[in-house]
This record gives sequence, C-alpha cells and structure tokens, in this order.
Amino acid sequence: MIVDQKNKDRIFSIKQNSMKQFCFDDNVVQVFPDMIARSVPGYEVIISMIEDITSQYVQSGSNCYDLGCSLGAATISIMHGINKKNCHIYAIDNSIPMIKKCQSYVDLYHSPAKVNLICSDINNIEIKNASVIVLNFTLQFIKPDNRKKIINKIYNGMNKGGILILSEKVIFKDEKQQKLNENLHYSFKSHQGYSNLEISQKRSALENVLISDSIETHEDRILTAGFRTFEMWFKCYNFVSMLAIK
Ligand code: GEK
Repeated sequence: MIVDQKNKDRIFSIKQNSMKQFCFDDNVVQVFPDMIARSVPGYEVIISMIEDITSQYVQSGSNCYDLGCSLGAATISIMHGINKKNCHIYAIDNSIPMIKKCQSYVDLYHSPAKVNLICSDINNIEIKNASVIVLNFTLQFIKPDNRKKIINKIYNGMNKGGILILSEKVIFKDEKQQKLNENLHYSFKSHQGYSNLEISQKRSALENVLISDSIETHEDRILTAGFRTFEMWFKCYNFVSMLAIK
C-alpha cells in the first residue's frame, strides 16, 4: 500500500465542542492509510499474512471477497496471493470516497484475477462460489443484530475447504484483562504520536459506531454457522485476526 506521508491523520487534534459520529467520509479517506497503521497494532502484519493465507486456500475458478475493503490493502494482498487460474475478486465497501480512491490504488497492481470494486452495503450483497473471504476490521461496524446473518451468508456462499479471515478489535469479559489490553492499546497510540485529546475525541466519535464483540462471541457465531475450524492466528493487545475453515 502506498502511503502519502503528507496525509497525516490530524482529524481529532483540535478540540471539538460537539462530537460528530465517526464516518468514512472524504476527510477520513484522505488520511486513512496513516490512521489505520497508527491505530491498529499489527495491521501491517495482518495485511501481509492475508497474501500468504490466500495462497494456501484459494481454489481454481472461485471467487474471493474483501468485505469493507476501504482503500484495498487486503484486496491487493489477495491479488498477490492468488496462485490458481480463473479467479475473481470482489472488493466491496459502502463508502463512495473509499471505493473511488481504492480503484486508483488497485489499478497500480497487476493481477491474473479479475478485480471488481463495488460500492454496496455488505448486508445486501450475494456471496457465491467463494474460497477466500476477508472481513478485515469491518464486522465491528455492522449492527450487532445483523452479524449472525452475515456470517451465515458467508458460510452458505463458500465452497468446502474455503476460508474466512476475520480481524476485529475485541473486548474481554474479564475486567482486569480488558483494562490491561485497553491500556496497552492507549500507549501504542500515544507512541504513534497521537495526543491524549486525539485519542479521547476519536474514542467518543466511535462510540455506538464501532461495537466490539468478545473472542468467545466470534467463535460461537462462526462454529454455529457450521465452520469446522476456528483459529485465532494473530493477537496484538485487543486486536485479533481469526481464521475459519469450512
Ligand atoms: C483494510 N478492510 O484496510 N458495508 C460495506 N462496507 C462497510 C459497511 C457496510 N455495511 N460498514 C462499514 N464499512 C480494510 C479496513 S475499515 C476499518 C476496514 C477501520 C466499511 C467502511 O466504509 C470502511 O471502509 C471499512 O468498512 C472499515 O484492510 O477503519 O477500523
């Protein structure tokens, strides 16, 4: 992913009197690569491993989906990981400015697979003949009541042996563990150059927008849908990436 160093995230650096809910608008899109890299510990590792995991599970003649693709970092990893013939990638996001800019990034790379960028709500899309599906920090923005339906839809549209890579910010049932991981994440953001004001204003803007589940809730939802394997393959503080195999 190409990051324009001039586009540093300073969105929450000035004191705001009334806090608007966070949304993926033009301002966020302009600084998004810097924002996500400095907010999500381990993001780059997860993005690079998506290529590796894709290469192990992609099936010939199948579809790969990047749901909530933003600027296409995971899409580009999927493109690089595809080592089978006649594959098709669908990268989907419901933010118009994200999809527009995503197209310009994806166009920089060559892929034997056909890539289609679609501006749509992932609640409304159809999934079929899938071997690799990525939800990289997207499910947490979906209304909690709709999450089970999306995981079931993913399972039903997936071929046997196909995989879901699900990365999320999570909460812990144990209060001490929750506090510890929250504090570690706070220090990470502070070391990344975010001020206390930026951290607290972003937290307020994300309230009721980013709603985290526990690892147990994700595992239960995935196994109840029918997936035969659930593995938490990556964890850094309160950010995890899980692998489900059909
Ligand atoms: C990455 N995966 O760089 N339908 C479609 N898209 C949605 C929906 C929805 N209902 N809700 C939110 N989004 C990316 C990072 S960011 C994570 C994903 C973050 C989209 C939203 O527009 C945004 O682009 C993305 O999900 C979440 O690997 O910013 O923490």
